[in-house]
Amino acid sequence: MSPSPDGPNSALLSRIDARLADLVPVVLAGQQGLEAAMRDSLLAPGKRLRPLIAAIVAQDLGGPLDAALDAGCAVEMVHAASLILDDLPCMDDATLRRGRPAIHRGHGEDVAVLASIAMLTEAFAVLSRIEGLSPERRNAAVGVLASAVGALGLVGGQYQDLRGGRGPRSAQDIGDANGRKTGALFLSAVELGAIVAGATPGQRANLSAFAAELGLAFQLLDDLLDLTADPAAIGKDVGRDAGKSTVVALVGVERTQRLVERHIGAARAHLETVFGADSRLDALVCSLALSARKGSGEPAQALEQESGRR
Ligand code: GRG
Repeated sequence: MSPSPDGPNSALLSRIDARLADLVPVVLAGQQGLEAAMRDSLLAPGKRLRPLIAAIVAQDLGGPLDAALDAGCAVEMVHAASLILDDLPCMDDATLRRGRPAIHRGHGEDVAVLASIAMLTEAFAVLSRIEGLSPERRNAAVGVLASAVGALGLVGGQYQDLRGGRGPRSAQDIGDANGRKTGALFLSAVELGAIVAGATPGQRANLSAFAAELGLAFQLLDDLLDLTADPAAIGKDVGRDAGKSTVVALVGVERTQRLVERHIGAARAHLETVFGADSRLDALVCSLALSARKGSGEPAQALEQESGRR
């Protein structure tokens, strides 16, 4: 599921990586161990989807790129913080992340937790000092990210998974948890891009609906990869969902694939109302779904045809 480094977004990806390197929180003298954990987490080779989406939304709405990059990087900092926590022995107990040892494996659980909290808090500081944004827009940005992280967002969704995921759950309950633990950061990336660019309420509504569908599709693709992918190819543990009540466990692989198609189709329809049929985001969504299918050994033909434009 990776945007190609020499693909259409390569220039943006380079800018994102450079900015993330600048935004690693400053540490006290002698605390290089903490800095190393944050660098290993934030700068490891992830797909950078959330900052990419924030930047493309803002640019294609005519907004300022530098501000959008900072907003997107703030989301990526929260994402990195959440991956550290998710991998801990008390949660997913993962060993591998982005092709490298999980942060607690390389730096210890104590430092991993501190690195996560430091990046999480710094993300809000980044939003609070974005240059060229009115105070109202900065406040709105902070509010959007806070809602994505808190008890109704990532934290709430993770709690639903940890406490409810080992017992039977309805498809609706699983979808609700997926929307919070995974969809929330896609939503905040889109909303931050829209805020930076001063999108109209109508554009924001359609973009939010797009992000919600994308988030649901993305978590289902992630669940399929957990079942079928090669850990060396995706750079993280697989089989962590064994015994968990996921949509795949509930309805099987084929029906899950059909649900993915449905969510992707709905996401693209919302996108089209804002950016027309041939947008950069549409191409990104198609390439994501395509590479996820390939990564899970799926026949990619149908989507290849589809992404060759509807
Ligand atoms: C307080 C920040 C914070 C979090 C607390 C631990 C937690 C609650 C939530 C975990 C949420 C989580 C990790 C959901 C999974 C989302 C997901 C599918 C991640 C994989 O995203 P990719 O594929 O990863 O974009 P890369 O590595 O490419 O960035």
